[in-house]
Amino acid sequence: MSSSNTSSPPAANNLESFWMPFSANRQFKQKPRMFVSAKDMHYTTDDGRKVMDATAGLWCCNIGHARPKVVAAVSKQIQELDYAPAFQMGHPKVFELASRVATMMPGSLDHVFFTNSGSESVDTALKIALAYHNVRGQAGRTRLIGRERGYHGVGFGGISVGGLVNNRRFFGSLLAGVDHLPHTHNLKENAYTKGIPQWGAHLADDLERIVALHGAETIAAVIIEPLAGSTGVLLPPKGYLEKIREICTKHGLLLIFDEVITAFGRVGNTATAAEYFGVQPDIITMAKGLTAGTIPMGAVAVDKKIYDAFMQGPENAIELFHGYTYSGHPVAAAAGLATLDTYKEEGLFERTKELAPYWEQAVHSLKGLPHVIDLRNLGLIGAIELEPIAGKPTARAFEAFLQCFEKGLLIRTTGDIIALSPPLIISKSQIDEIFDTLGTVLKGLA
Ligand code: PXG
Repeated sequence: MSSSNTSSPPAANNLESFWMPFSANRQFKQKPRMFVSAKDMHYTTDDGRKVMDATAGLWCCNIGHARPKVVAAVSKQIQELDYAPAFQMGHPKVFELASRVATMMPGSLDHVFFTNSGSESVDTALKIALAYHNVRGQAGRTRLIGRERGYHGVGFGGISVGGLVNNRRFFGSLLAGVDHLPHTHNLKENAYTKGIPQWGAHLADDLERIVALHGAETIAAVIIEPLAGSTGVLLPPKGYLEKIREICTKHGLLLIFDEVITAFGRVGNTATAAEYFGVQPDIITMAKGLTAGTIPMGAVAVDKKIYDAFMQGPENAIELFHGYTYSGHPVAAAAGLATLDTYKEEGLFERTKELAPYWEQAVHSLKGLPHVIDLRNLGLIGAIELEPIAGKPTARAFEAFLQCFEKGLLIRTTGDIIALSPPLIISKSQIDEIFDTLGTVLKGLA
């Protein structure tokens, strides 16, 4: 007899049944933190407190919360067309969204494949890269290259090319044939840099070493975040991305920029970090800001040469054996279009650029506070790195997170790094409020 027959049924409305993602479940359930509503820059908790969102949810709510255009578009769409089959059928909004996204991409990245998350975008991009070489008669190009400390979501592809040990160590042998470049974070050389650091372009040369080790003809693609967000805001050293591009071109490797965090105005007055840094990848992965977190959606933009390589053979043949039930979901597409309208109508990418100097000054105003060992920033992204408590990594930053939450401020921590990425609608006085609260909390931390 199974134990479920003898144990009492789960009580309705308790917190037990939900297995929370990337969370300390037991700690949380003893003292839960719940949001029940959100508007513009603020969440409201279940006990009626307002909490300022200094993280845009999880780097996604770039236009702020419950914005009217998106709310209206989503409500209308679900009444008009709630779902259309994604394979061998279409609906107008997904074509419109693809064209709109394509016009925002740099260079000849002019075709867009839709997914439902960043993780799916990464797996899609890796599969397209492998299949691209395959359809061009270079099926031997199977190796993939990621980077230490990279975060590319939690699919098997993403954790294989990713470089975060806890996301990898529990999950078996992962994809075969993956190498990792060194990460670029170095406090000895680059602490307290404003914007991108000067030191570290030479770290890209490791790609030549990996190519020399395996042979270019065995390597399909390199995937990196142009600016690594999730792992604690690691900025690309000056000249680094250019070098990576150069080496990829020299050896025929596709370069994938994972822009799940950086796309849609996060770094400056451009839709992508690729355009901001002036470095052209072959593929860009996106999610988050595409629908500003309202409805799950991701996208992969590919260079014309990649799409064209698949459009060979008989016209009635399926060109790519890949896709999801919800690829280009009508409600997500409607949310995406309304989000892009909002960025445009409110000039939010320009706003990032305008606010960036003020934001930079605010981030660096924390210099000298207890435990702070680095401050870094770009666009509307900031990071505060704290000295870990000896023998208790992550504890100090997590305590800061808890205290900020009590004081009405939502921040994110990764390891002992506090990462900030507010909605792009933030005002200067709200920036002041964030750093006032953070300053107070940091001064009081053990
Ligand atoms: N690539 C990158 C660069 C990401 O940052 C993903 C892929 C995966 O996206 P999905 O939608 O599958 O989660 C991400 C996600 C944090 C945080 O606090 C960052 C992410 C997700 C959750 C939390 O830094 N990045």
